Amino acid sequence: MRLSCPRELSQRLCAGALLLTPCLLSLSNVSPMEAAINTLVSQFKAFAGKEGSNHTLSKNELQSLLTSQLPNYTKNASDSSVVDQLMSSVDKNNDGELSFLEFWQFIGQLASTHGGREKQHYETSAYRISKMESAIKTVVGQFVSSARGKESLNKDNFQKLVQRQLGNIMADTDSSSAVKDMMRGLDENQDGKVSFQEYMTLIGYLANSLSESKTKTQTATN
Ligand SMILES: [Ca+2]
Ligand SMILES: [Ca+2]
Ligand SMILES: [Ca+2]
Repeated sequence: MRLSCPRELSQRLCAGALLLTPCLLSLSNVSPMEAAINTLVSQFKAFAGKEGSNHTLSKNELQSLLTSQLPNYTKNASDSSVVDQLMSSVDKNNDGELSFLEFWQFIGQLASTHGGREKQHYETSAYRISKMESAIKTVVGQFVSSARGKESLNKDNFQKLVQRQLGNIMADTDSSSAVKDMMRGLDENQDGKVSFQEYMTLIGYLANSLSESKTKTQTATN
């Protein structure tokens, strides 16, 4: 899957008149999806903050995130040559560090690989899943249930999902014309539907904006 560069995407989404209001996530009535996005951001930040830049994952930070937060998704994360290999495939700009969006692209690949069988797997087994895995499960599950057995979300499904699940993290979700415009911005292959990849691009964009706004708030209070 390919993530659009955030600037390009934010221009496309802003053209849809949807303004982000990520600070609202501190309210208590967040939806399961918004709580999941918040968890993904805070878990990423917890690991990114261990060494070097607070905003990016080094190879060591990635390895510790994989072993403690994604044990059911990734195998052999204790083997550092496996992590080296993964790092070089995910680190698109080759700076030796993973930004949130680079990391999110990897999550998108994991999530689409696990796809349908994941749902059944989680429901039938009692093994422990981490906070991050549970957040990914929520994000994937919302897409699957909104798509009602189809491969992608049509206009109505997408609108309902945005209104029910993303009303606190985004402004103007009540306006169906604003949601329609945003959908047009997301619809990279222009088939009039939102695919799983296109949906993951939106969630990555929201999470990244939330992450940046948290950083700003922290800098302001320090
Ligand atoms: Ca770091
Ligand atoms: Ca990088
Ligand atoms: Ca599409």
